[in-house]
Amino acid sequence: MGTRIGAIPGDGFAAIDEAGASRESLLCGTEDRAFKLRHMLLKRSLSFLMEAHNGISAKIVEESGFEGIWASSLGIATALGVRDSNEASWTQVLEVLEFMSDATSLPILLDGDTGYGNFNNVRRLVRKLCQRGIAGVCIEDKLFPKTNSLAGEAHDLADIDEFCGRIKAGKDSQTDGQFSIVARIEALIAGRGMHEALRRAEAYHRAGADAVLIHSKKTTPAEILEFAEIWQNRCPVVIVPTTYHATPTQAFRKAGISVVIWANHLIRAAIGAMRAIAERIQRDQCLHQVEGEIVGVGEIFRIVGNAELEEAARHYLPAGAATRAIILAASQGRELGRLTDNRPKCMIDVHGQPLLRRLVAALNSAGVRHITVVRGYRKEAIDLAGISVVDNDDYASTGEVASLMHGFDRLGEDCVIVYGDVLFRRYVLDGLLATEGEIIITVDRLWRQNPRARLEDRDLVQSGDEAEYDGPLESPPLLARIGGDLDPSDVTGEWIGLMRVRGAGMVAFKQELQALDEGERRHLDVPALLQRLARRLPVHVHYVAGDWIDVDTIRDLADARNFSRGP
Ligand code: SPV
Ligand code: MG
Repeated sequence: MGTRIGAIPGDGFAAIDEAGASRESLLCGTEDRAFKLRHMLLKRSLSFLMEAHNGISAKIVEESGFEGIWASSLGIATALGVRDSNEASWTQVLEVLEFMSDATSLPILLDGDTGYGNFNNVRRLVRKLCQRGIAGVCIEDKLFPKTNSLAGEAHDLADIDEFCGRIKAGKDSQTDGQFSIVARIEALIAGRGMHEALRRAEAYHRAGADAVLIHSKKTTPAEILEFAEIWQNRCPVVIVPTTYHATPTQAFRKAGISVVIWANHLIRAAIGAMRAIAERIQRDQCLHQVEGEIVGVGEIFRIVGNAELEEAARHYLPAGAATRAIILAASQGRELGRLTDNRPKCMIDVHGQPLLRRLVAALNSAGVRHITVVRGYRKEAIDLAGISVVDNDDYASTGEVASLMHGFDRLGEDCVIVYGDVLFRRYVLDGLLATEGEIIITVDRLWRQNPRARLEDRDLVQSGDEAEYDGPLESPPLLARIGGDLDPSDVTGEWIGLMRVRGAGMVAFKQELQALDEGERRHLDVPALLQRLARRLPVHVHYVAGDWIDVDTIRDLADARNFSRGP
């Protein structure tokens, strides 16, 4: 067993001051969570533990600035949908704890109920907790299976000597010298009076408890303060002011309390918030009203660290991951009216997901993971995980090539370039990635069946050998002309806003971009750039037959919603 700080052999405990603590932390390493909890118990100033009941609530406690976590038996049982009466087994609790411990760097004090049995159960529990990096356990002097202290009146207390055996067995079993055992006194809960509470405190202190938790369910702090007054900090005192919540915290400081536990406030808050939203969605049968009131999924991705996973995937995944993507998503999409008041059109919801997320998911599933989005209008609304962003802040007065130039450094050697308002079936992208060539554009040969936009607003294409596209080609057809001014009789398809550039094609593509003069860089669109490239390089055409959509108008949006239902 390692060295214990502030050990309490006799009466009174040697509270450590902040300076002493920092000396200790240099010795023991500030990463040690058990040390941190022990420090909270022993330092002079008041500390707080906040309840958490699973991984996500543990993360929220940490992000909120708390020093430590109370792994509440009530909270964990409730989150599992069972009663706080040892209905969840101790190994099920351990499993939840493991998620919590992985999710946070804070010290965790487990509310270990009675220790789940006798001295032997406590021994095994403490060993398992030390193995999982849990900082301490609180055990209460009741009998297994216990009932929650705030529920009902029947609370049978354990025999004092038997409970002292549980404490001693726990202390003798800890494999981390800094691990703490807090002995919880239920005498006041059971209506056995102050004398009994103090008698038990003394016995547990002498049995080696690192602190005592004196619990009360009164609505005033009178009995807790009386206990503290008589106890005179013979060892650190922990309290749970759930029922005497109106008490100013200063009263606890004055009484010399070491740690206050806010024991169940996140699970209670979660129940209220979940119920309110569920009832509204059930009533409205629509998500519109609640969307602004709940966190976006981007926040979920942030809090659980999706960005780190993306980074790791870039680091560890082999071939296939080399293809990058640039999504041009700087424009507002004015034709969509009020829908783009607060966000660019790529963030408009299509069946519960923004267009852009669908696009990113399609790229990811085809193995394209290095994705850069060029933002412009309402850039702050583009907050997806797993992408990196560059900004064209001059989006209102510049064109597509200007946006592309902002992503110039991200082109790499192999890059898919795609407009941010396009949806397509997965095989369309797979087909593009499988097509030979170094500059390839995806073109819809069923362009006549897409009557939506005016011809001059569409990126119509004429390829050289369209008649042959159907068969297995040695080499895909070449782009001859692209633009809205083609004679319809020459048109062989419509560019869908998706292309790939790689290898020597990428070298030439970058040279072409760099050779543009200032005016061209600002105002050129991508089809005009492709037309220039096609004059000096082979630009291949990958033909598809429908199965894509670009969202420019409200009608397109309705089509996109139907489209996204499909496979
Ligand atoms: C818990 O949070 O589970 C506790 C405190 O044990 S109490 O619910 O007040 O008993
Ligand atoms: Mg409990």
